[in-house]
Amino acid sequence: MSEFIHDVICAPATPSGLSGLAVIRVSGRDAFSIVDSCFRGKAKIASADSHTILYGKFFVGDTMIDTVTVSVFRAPNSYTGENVAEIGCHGGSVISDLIVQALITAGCRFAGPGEFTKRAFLNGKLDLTQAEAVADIIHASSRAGSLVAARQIAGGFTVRVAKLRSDLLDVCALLEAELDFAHEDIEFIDKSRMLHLLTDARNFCTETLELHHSANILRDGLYVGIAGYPNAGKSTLFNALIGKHRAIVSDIPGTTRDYIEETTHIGGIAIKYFDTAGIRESDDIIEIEGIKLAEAIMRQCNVLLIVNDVTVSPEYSLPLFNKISEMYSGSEIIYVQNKIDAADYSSLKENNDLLPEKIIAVSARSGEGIAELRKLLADIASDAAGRFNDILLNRRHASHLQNVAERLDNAIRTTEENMSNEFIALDVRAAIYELGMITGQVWSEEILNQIFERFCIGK
Ligand SMILES: Nc1nc2c(ncn2[C@@H]2O[C@H](COP(=O)(O)OP(=O)(O)OP(=O)(O)O)[C@@H](O)[C@H]2O)c(=O)[nH]1
Ligand SMILES: [Mg+2]
Repeated sequence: MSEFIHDVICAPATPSGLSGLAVIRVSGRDAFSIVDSCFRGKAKIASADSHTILYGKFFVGDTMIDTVTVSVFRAPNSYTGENVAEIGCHGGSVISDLIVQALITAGCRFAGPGEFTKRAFLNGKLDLTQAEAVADIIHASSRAGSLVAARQIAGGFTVRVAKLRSDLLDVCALLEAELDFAHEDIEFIDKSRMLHLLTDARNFCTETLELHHSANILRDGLYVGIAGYPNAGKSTLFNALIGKHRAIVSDIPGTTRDYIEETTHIGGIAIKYFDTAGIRESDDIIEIEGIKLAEAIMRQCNVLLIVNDVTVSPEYSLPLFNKISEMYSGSEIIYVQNKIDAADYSSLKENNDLLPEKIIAVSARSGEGIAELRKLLADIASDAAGRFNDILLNRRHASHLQNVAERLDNAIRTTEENMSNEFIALDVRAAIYELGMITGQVWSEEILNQIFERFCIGK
């Protein structure tokens, strides 16, 4: 870790492009003296108080390239926990590049993705769940997801994991104390209380794991795939749902070859619609590719709309609906009766118990029923968001929590079977270890690299 301590890193914290201002971040023990070597103002940055802003000129050699402000944060009261200077300059791609180049010449190293946040973690400013939430807030596709990430940065998940960990540490301490006095037959821990603690901990894991699916919706949006036989009106429905003419519509079956995606927002959550190629037996190479793509997309979707052309028959697409329900049982699958403007749908659906329960009738062409379909999707999306408040579970957390749950199951079983404390303690200790992996009390360089490589430069 010593390499980190002496290395001063710098990177633009704002994207390049046309903007009023840009910010370049510099962090490390000698950050101030390095910036001072390029900065001329009324005072030296190295002698400025923490949390003050200096105004001056930035020089590359003898050439003044911009007037800048420098915000000073002294260790440990900064984002990274090190000395941090944030240089505010004019926007555009030229100035900030020149400044970064000058800083590198003066002794900085260009920061890797997420390196500022990685330092914040290594210096104890954030735990891993908070660091991950920083990436989530930057990449948030929706207001709801961003708000949950903000609460996780504030420590929502940290506090709960810490509580769980301290409960389990208590159990472990008692089990181990009892072991020390095993020959004296002293009981430190009431078995039923221990079972109670272990069961509570196990329930916390189960409840939190249930949030995983919803967290993906908050993080990336609700994925809605539109599928069906050729000519069912999928592209027309796609255009109606997104409210613009995006996909080509025609009466020639097999019009959509590729897939098209478009994002809208309902109630603060992103909804990503995918229009796909009609599914049928085909000899056409391009169409076959489109159908394969459609299948790959359907696998990722939370909701699948199976579009049926009622003018053919209300049951026409049932074989496809049944097949898709079987293949993608984890998704919400809705049978959409389309083209009700061109058929007397109310008489067709009478006495038809073959039709699925989740069904909605629309005319993608006239717009009838589209508001109801949007409402249905909004309800599914907000149901996911509503179950959340401060945890945005990701795959890494879920896999560790799953391990915690399994260890606790074992501990509960061995307790119930009145096995020796040693066996119980073994599992409880392993559960504590896994919890430490979630927050970062236990970490390895490899884990950190995996986490921080998805960050952007400058964060
Ligand atoms: N009357 C009526 N016609 C519709 C409706 N929706 C779509 N159509 C027509 O049905 C035909 C096929 O529409 P598309 O949206 O291209 O169908 P698709 O399912 O995307 O077709 P492929 O991409 O070829 O699989 C077009 O002539 C549309 O105008 C509807 O609600 N009512
Ligand atoms: Mg189409």
